[in-house]
Amino acid sequence: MLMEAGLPANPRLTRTLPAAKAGIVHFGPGAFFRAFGAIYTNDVMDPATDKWGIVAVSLKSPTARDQLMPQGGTYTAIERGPDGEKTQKINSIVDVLVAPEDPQAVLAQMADPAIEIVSLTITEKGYCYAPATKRLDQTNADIQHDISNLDAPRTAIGFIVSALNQRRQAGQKPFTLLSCDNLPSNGQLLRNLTLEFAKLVDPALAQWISTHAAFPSTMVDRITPATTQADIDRLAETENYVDLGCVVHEPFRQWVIEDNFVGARPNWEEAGAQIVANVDAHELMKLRCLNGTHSSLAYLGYLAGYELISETVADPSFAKLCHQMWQQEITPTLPTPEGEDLPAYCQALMERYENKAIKHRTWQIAMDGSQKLPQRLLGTVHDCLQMGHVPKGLSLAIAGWMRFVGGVDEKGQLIEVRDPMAAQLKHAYDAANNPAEKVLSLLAIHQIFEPQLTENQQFVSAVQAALSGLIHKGARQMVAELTQ
Ligand code: CS2
Repeated sequence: MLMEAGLPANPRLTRTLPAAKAGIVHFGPGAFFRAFGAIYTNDVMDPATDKWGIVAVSLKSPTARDQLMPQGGTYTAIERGPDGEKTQKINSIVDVLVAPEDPQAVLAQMADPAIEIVSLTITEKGYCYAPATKRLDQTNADIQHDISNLDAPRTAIGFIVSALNQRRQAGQKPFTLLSCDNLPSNGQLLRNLTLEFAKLVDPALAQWISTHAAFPSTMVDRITPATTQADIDRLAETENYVDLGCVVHEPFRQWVIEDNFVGARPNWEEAGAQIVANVDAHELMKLRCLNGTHSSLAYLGYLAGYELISETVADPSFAKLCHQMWQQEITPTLPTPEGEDLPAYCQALMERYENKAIKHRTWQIAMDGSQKLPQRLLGTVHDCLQMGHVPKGLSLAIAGWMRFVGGVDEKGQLIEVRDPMAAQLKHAYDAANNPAEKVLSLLAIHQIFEPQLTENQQFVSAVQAALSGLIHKGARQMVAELTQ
């Protein structure tokens, strides 16, 4: 592509600064981590002398290692705002390990006493739990494998328990476990899953982890679309080097971290992180206001034929749907976190969605809905029902997800549904032959929907009416009708 553009061949980006000593192991070196946690650490470190270098671990594919390590771990973060673009070279990642190639190397790194923090951005499904019950999914084949093969794990939870076991046996202190995924009380969730797994292998180990390890919760926020070849080509044009590991992100970032660490940590607050006693209210606000409307726009926008979030909210009825959901359905369920103003927070979200420089695909956000729905949409529905009203916008969004996982769009084209439960979801949708029954068939999946919701007849009827409307009239018409 570079040749087609008539450009001279550019050299590849290389590290120019010495690498810092490793103090953090991070699972999940994808675009979000590179655009977020790695930048906070970069911004507060002196790469030449610091001890907070990050060893990133990929649990599945070698892509991140193959992109980053020929560059010595350095890459470019490209900030795109409505007023232009800024680039920054990030030097905090010092190595990338590919776990399936050499699990022992990962365990040895985690057992090194210099490692104070093990952080995670492994996405919702990486936790191997049942979203509705929040318990470890002991039917998961990788979890079953790890329980009997602790010396060569496959899952993040398996690596954590195995490495903590080694540290306990060596008489060392544990590390802090820092979950940075979009899950409510993510630290508590990781703690529960780690203890549940540890009890299965050694109750005394579970007891030691429970007493000595720390699992701070966090709220993380920065919109980061997947990097495209066009992004790499454009950077090559403007900076005269090829960076296969570059990432694109919006200007906004927010990191709220519970003040609960076993040992030392980087001074992330110097880069603007908020260190607080309790993260839960911040996390609930972000998950319900941002991720809740993001997923709603993703399903309904995709069905309406919009490729990007910025295109979806450029349609006035979709923008109005967001405002209606924030005002009437979402914010009434929320406590106001300290230092926040909910209406101003939502207004700022709309401005972030409108940023045309960020090409965030509705299809990307629509991925893994079975893992996202409970904390993004269903919890809010639950609270609205408790307060005595049926949320029409959220019901339409849930129906949008159902139509999406049915796998055929409004023009009759196949949708590529990426979801660990995709086959089961499609089967549930296809097994019933009218909209009302399709809704019942999907609501019967108890890994996603708690009985309290599915037993509420008013909610069920609202979703049935919405799905019928989506099938017969289409998403644009349904959103327009709801926001008239
Ligand atoms: C998005 C999030 O892909 C998705 O599901 O809703 O990744 C979102 O962009 C981030 O949470 C923003 O902080």
